[in-house]
Amino acid sequence: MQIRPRLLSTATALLLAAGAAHAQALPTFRLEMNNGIFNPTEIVVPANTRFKLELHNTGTQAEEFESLELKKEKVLAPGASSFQVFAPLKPGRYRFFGEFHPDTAQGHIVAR
Ligand SMILES: [Cu+2]
Repeated sequence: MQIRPRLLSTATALLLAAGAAHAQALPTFRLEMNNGIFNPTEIVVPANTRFKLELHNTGTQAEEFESLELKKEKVLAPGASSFQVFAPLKPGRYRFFGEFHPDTAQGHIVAR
């Protein structure tokens, strides 16, 4: 019975390879929020492509990532990390802000 284990391991390897390819296919970007300051303030993403935005609150104050245009919001406690997956965007410039620091926490996602 040597054939069966070999077939199984080949199938497993193919599944793992497919999973890795899928994960790599999702472009990923990072936004840091620190006591009312966003970094970067402009995130350029590919248009018409699903993408992932990692959110990292490195500050000592809570923040809420919010975009009215993109209908996203996420509260992050100090030190917390999270992410949002965005549906494909038409080319354009989309505003986001920190709802807990709306005067200083400002940024845009630019799809091109
Ligand atoms: Cu909100």
